[in-house]
Amino acid sequence: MTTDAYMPRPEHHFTFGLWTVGNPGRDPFGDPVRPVLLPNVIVEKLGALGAYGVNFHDNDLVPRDATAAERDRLVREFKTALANSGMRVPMATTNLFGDPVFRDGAFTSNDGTVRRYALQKTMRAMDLGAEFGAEVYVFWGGREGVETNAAKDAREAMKWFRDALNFLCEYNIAQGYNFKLAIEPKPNEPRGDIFLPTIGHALALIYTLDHPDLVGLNPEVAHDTISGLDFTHGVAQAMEAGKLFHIDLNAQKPGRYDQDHRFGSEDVKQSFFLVKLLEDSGYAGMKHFDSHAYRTEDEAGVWDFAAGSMRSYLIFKEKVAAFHADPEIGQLLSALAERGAAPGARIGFTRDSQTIKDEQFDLPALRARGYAYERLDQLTMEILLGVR
Ligand code: GLT
Ligand code: MN
Ligand code: MN
Repeated sequence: MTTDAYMPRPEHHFTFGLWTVGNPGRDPFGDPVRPVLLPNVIVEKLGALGAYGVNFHDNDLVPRDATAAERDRLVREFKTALANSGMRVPMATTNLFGDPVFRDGAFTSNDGTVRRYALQKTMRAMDLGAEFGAEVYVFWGGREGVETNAAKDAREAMKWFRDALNFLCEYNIAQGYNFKLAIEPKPNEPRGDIFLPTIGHALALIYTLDHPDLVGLNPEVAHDTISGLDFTHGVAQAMEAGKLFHIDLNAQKPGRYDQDHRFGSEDVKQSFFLVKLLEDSGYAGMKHFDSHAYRTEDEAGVWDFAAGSMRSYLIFKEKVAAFHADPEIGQLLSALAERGAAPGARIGFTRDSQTIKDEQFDLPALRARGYAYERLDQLTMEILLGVR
């Protein structure tokens, strides 16, 4: 193993899902290509690679048909594995998409019995997550959607989704759990169209909840990129609203199926600006790699994938430092700051309205002046391309 400045350490807060490194490489066109890795093996190996923790769906750890005794044994063994490797479980989630019962959604299924079963399953998964000390609970509504709008009134579906989140916030409070709930938006796949397709849709719903303070976002690179959106803008908006509770890092080409590739492996420039945003903001939450190794890989390739995800993040982090230390970039940014781009420049109506009404603007000069973004971008690219 390489030992250099890009060695991950627990304080970097890198996490993986049991379902990510444990992904056996099944896809809609082919069977699994790798044996299933046991949770205890995953934890041990990730701990050795420098990760902070692992996250799981209820059924990643405890199979759907496990008896109470089996559940207790699996939980006990997993706790021992965590203790031995110094790994944590900072986030938990529920599988509300695999069981055929959820074919029309969970919280937004047209079948009210399914909606209640989804609540039961989620409460039990919250109990399990709390037992491991998880503090973030993720809601990925992969099956919450439709193929045909003839099937469902999307207004009603929103009400059902809201009811479920309100119910689960009350459960969180009543149990004395410390969960922050994080909605993970996605535009499509596995449903033809999924409700709450973007960060903005989710944010808007949050402010209509009974406990908006408890609910935020878990955005994923791939999910915004599928739709061709600029992921960093969505993350920045969530962050600015105090709603970035968790983040799923991976890589994706626009307009494709959900590729979930190794972080940094597709759009290098976008990855750089994402790391810059996370680092500049002092984001202290978990950086979760929700991705998996190429289907071509054997187990060795899985660990290459895991190590590479963390290593690339740390390389980008070094590039961010180089960006900030670059004197020419510094001059260009200072010039922008002098023009009014410095953080904290605010306008107040009662304070400034008369002044602004009376201000004489030199419009010819304003029209003529450029912003030097070509130079700024070229310098950024030269840092990324390794010649600066
Ligand atoms: C599933 C999905 C991910 C979500 C997981 C959490 S499940 O792997 O593709 O984006 O984050 O439920
Ligand atoms: Mn994904
Ligand atoms: Mn995800």
